[in-house]
Amino acid sequence: MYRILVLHGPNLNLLGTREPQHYGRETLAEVNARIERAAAALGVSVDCRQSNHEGQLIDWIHEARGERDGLILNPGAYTHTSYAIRDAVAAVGLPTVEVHLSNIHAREPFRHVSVIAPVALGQIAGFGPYGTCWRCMLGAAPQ
Ligand code: CA2
Repeated sequence: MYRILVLHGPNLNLLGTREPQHYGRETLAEVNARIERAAAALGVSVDCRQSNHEGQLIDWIHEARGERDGLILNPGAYTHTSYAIRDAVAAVGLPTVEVHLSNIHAREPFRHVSVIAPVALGQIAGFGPYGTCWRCMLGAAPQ
């Protein structure tokens, strides 16, 4: 069974409380429940964690080496600034998908740059909490 680590970065613990126009109305617990349902349907194990601290996120990425098969990462605003998280992702060499709730390319110019993207397999942005759900990306009803 594939073992995936899902990391949510700074301020994502506030989901569902403010800025629904960017981040939707679901709480982080609801987003994690959605991820866990999708993982169960795929026969994949997931471990979802959130931190507001760059060093904590880096420690979890390091610990994933040899313990996980892949990483799904929403680095929050560290996306745009953190060479340290980028180096950690590159160092562990795990296949990593960068995910954003909002379409960072349609927002302020500073959000258009991701320092993580060059070391990720790819990026999913703008599908809100449905970023892990291929049926939703194709326009089907949310699961
Ligand atoms: O769209 C995303 O997922 C982001 O990674 C979210 C980050 C932002 O800095 C990135 O540019 C794009 C911010 C997360 C803040 O989350 C909040 C949730 C509710 C209320 C306030 C902030």
